[in-house]
Amino acid sequence: MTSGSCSCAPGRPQTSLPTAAQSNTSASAPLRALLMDAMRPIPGGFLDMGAARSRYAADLDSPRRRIRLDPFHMMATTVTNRVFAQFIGESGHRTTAEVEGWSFVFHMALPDPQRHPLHPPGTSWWRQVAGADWAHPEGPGSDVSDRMDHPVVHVSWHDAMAFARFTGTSLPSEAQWEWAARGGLRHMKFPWGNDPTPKGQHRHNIWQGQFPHHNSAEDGHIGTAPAGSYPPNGFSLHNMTGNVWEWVADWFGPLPSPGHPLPHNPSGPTQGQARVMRGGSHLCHDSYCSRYFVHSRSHNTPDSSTGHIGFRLALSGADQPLPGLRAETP
Ligand SMILES: [Cu+2]
Repeated sequence: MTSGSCSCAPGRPQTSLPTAAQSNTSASAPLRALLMDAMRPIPGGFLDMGAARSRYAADLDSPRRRIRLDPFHMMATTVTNRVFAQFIGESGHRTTAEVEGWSFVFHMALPDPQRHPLHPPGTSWWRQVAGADWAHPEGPGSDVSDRMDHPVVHVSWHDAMAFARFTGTSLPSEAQWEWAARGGLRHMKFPWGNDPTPKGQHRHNIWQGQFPHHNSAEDGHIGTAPAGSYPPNGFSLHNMTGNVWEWVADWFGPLPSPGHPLPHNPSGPTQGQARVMRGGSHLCHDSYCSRYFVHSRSHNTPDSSTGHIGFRLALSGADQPLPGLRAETP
């Protein structure tokens, strides 16, 4: 599969209204404390962003270009169902999937995929499921009670932004995300180095077996894994590759132009059609979509939601006094 966008992530046309919370309340002290606990300091530095060569030319992920980043903070894990539930409880935010009344569910997660015949052209493994949302990941009758520490999924870019605004945090820029994912290593493929399975150990949650019908789960997981699974990278961050795609702030487009002076804290194109997602997911497999490297990119419309897209939050500014997180950002 070599088409432009990662076709393992189906999209929703960008027709709906943004569903950011209209609430003016800001996050409670306990919610802010949860997020602050999760933040890890990320040093500044020089990042050689992207790949030496692209596997999927349309991803625009090569060649490498050097950029400069200031220090910031980023969450050790993606936002979990437990934390997202607290956000929903406090903000009253309605997610895009709830407003639209459906989301894309991977066929093997459904007890009876035949009951959900609608799917995007060419990708019959993504079923449009009425009533699927973050709290009902396989539709009505399903819930997240047995996966509170798993990444929240079925969240759109707008939902991630609503969460960030409510808590005075931000979505990381794409450059921040990649720098953080590399964990202090240079020019490596994975957050831990170049060996996909060091000492025979799986270090992230991707697909083993034959996509899309047989997942042997050699890495221990068929669907999502708990957000804190596997050893962290050099910056104490878990699951920067695999598990779930992560929305970042940037519009999709070319990486920052190389040159001097070096791009400093680049934040991507000023406009676009789709937002960038990074890190790959538990559905990525070499045979179909090997976007599970630290340089890999994909993108989707900001209204899209699926069972394999989540997010994590960042705080810009190393000197941000952490306990006093700006909580009243509109
Ligand atoms: Cu993929």
